[in-house]
Amino acid sequence: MRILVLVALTSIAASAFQLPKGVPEKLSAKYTPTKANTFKCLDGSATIPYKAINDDYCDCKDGSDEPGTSACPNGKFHCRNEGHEPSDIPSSRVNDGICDIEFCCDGSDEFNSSTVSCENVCSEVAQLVNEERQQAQKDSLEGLKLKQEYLVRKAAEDSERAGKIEGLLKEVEVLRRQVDAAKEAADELEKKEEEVKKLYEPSSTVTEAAVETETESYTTTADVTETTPTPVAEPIPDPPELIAARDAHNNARTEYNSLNYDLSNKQTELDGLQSRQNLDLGFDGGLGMLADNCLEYDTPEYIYKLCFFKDAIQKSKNSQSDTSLGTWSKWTGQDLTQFSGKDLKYTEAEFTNGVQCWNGPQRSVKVTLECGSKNEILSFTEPNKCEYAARVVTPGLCESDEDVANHHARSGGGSGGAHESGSHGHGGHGGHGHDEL
Ligand code: MAN
Repeated sequence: MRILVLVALTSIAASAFQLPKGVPEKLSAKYTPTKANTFKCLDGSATIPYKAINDDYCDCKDGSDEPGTSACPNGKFHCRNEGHEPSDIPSSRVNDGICDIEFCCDGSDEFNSSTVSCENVCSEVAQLVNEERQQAQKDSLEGLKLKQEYLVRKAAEDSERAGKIEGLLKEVEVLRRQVDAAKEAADELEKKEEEVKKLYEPSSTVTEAAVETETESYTTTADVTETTPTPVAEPIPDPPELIAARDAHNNARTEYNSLNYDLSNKQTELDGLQSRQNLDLGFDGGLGMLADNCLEYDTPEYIYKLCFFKDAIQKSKNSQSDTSLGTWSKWTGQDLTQFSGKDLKYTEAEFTNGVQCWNGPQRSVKVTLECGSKNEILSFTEPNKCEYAARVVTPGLCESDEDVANHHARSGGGSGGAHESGSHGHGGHGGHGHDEL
């Protein structure tokens, strides 16, 4: 009987205990108050009074004492999202005035917001996500096939390019030596030409005497008749030795210039091939699918052109003018392995330093990328003046189970949960944010 009473009391106590905001059910044991009413940080870094959980002050190094506030930069907030899928978001997004519908469809991330009230839209999100997933799954399978085919081609292209680079490196080396030797020879012959020139240069006294004599005879003859034409000094031909020295120098200089021209062409070709070979093309090189062709997007006023690893252009339909929206900068996606089990580095990119906007910033484009069945710009917008945003799909980001394990393995098993079948859209709706840690 006593035992029964005890069990009943314990269960009353247990049900009275409320898990702090932002803590997943599975961690309830760790977040149960100790007898001394304390909480031990999940990383063991400190033991704090239980009431210090979610007091908007960061006590634990791992942020585990502030799952429901944005006090810890590394804190995690758990959204239960009943009817859909639970998800963790960085605590910094809690009560930040933005409903993180995609990750927190239950609206719990804004439980104490002074500016917004987020409704629970989990059933709608679940339905939408389901439809999207099915489509994404199809696209992903198709994309994956294309990526794999591309990777086979890429391997051949890479090795062909590597061969060319090797050949060019040698050619450039040989040419450089030839150029150096030709320059030395031309400089030497130039000196020789100067020396010969000096030998034949009339001395200054001789010149003055000659001028005087000429002037005298001119004055005398002028007295005789006024119509006598001014005598023109016949150009004295250069001595053959000087001509030969000059020709030799000119020939050597021409040879040097031509070799130098060849060298600079080869060097440019080599630089191009080397930078193409060294592009960061994603985890497995699949993003090379975007490297050699530009993508275009048509709007009523403009045609937008994205040339990955090169530049972005806005072509006006009403004039011939092209406006640079920026040159390729870098991949800018975040490594969210810790949160969603995914390294999203290759799902965002930036083109920067485009043409200066009148009364605004230099133009730039932020691109988001997802797995898709072809390389395509889905949308190109200008959310702020001269700041453009493009959404791109590419087979280059599609991943098989094996790819996922290889590319996102650092989470210690975080990537497996939400995926059931053999291919994945890296990035995009189906790709991140819904996996639990
Ligand atoms: C051009 C285009 C627009 C941009 C304006 C800014 O018309 O580049 O996209 O907003 O300049 O003046």
